Amino acid sequence: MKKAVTIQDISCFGKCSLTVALPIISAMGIETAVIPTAVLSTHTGSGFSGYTFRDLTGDIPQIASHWQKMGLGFDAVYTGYLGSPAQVKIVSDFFDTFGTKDNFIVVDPVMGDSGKLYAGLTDELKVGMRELCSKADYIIPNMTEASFLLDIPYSEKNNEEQTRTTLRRLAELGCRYPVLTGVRWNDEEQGAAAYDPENDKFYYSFGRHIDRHMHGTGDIFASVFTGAVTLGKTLQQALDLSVKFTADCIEATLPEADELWYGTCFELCLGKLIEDIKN
Ligand code: PXL
Repeated sequence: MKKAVTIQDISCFGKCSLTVALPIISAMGIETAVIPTAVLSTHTGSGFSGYTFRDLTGDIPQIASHWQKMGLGFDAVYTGYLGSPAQVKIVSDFFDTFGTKDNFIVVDPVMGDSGKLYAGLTDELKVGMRELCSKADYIIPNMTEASFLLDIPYSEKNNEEQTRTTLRRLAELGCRYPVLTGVRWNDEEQGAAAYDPENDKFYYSFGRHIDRHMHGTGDIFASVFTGAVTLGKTLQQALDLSVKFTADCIEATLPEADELWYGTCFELCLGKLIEDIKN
């Protein structure tokens, strides 16, 4: 059985990070180990205030050292939200220990959305995330995170040429394949783009744009993408599966008025995902 490990926080309520990655990657038939970086009572997004935050930075090296003694290995290492620059360094050490020539590393440099840093995160994290991206096979920033990584202005909409330039510059951070989410060239469509610098080849996938911000969609996308690559899908197939699943989840959430403000109802679409990965 394929094995992945995902390193990110547990937001106990609010559907993001580990509570999204674990069910999605597991549903794709992949054993999913977890390293929680912090436990929060809710995520830090709009609508929640007064959340608790227990930092688990000190536990990460201990978990890694136990796993190393056991000789554990993973087909994929996938990191998401990291609460502090100190965690970035520890995760970077984890890559050195658990990264091999046969497995791959996915870094989702979770830092913000709609042009803004998430609450509680600092500019120092941007520097750390750049370094982490240099060690990754795949990085999956949204447009906001790409602007932080590259120190360029954020723009919600752009065109194909700008997307290509951004991807080329993301590749210069040192990763093997940059994947950009939240790509919008017009009002009707939204999707993702990827770049293979070795062959100077671009990949795109688009779905219907729904003009509604939903929380956790970046984590949903990155989880499906990681699962798809773990299963041996091509870059184009992984993009298509992730864009389609994310769009399906957004559509499924629209009627769920009680949940719309804090999370995305990915649970309603897992059955479809399991079918889609068979193709
Ligand atoms: O979905 C990204 C994310 C992950 N973890 C925490 C967050 C957020 C976004 O706000 O607050 C704790």
